Amino acid sequence: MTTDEGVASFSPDQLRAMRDEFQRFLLEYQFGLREVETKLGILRDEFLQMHDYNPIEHVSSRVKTADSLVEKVIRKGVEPSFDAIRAAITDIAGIRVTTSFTKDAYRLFDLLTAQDDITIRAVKDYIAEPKDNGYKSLHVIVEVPVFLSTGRVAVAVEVQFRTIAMDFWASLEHKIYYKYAGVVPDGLLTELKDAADSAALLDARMERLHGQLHGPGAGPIRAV
Ligand code: 0O2
Repeated sequence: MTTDEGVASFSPDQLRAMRDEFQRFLLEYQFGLREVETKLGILRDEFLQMHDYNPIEHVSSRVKTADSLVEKVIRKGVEPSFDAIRAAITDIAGIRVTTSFTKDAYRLFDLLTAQDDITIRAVKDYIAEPKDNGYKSLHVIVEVPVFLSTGRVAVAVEVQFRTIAMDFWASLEHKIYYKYAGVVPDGLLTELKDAADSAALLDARMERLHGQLHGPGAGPIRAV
């Protein structure tokens, strides 16, 4: 509703309805996260049980805050409707899976995305093709079905797979980027790129050592 002065005005009931609709919108993403977290938890527990090996070091998840979502809607010029936001913003629900080794990141990606209730919407392989700043991580947007009292909805969840070394680098880079409000001094950018190269060397070395310890094709995450 708009007043004569062009100011939007809402009744308390309308405001409550808008709040409920927004909460319900975000709730679907909470449920989507839960589904994917359960799948990852099952894979981890099965590996531990069957192979005495845990391919997952750490899993963290979050639903975007309302502030961060609104900022992205404005930045991307998305029409402010739930349908348009659902279609355009695919990282409202996000999960980060940290692994010891690069091959575990790919294997977990394969095992998750091969499940027949999972649909892949997009993949960005920044491990094979790191960003110019050195960022490495394997990103996939999946759709997972969530069954509500009103029926089935497909929820988009962004899953990022990365090693501990990649994660260490990314969290430091993120802090630096925010500290300098996106305008990072050139010297620091060069150091960050150097650090990313060192992290990649460490990953390769640790994976080689792991292979020597357990024999070729080792690990836990062998071809099945
Ligand atoms: P947060 O707080 O982690 O959610 P877009 O998501 O549309 O802005 P794009 O290109 O579609 O950008 O997505 P992309 O490349 O898949 O990257 C999305 C997420 O990956 C980011 O989410 C970061 O989490 C991570 N990421 C991508 N590039 C970098 C990078 O250079 N450094 C670090 N540290 N993380 C990166 P958000 O929304 O930016 O942040």
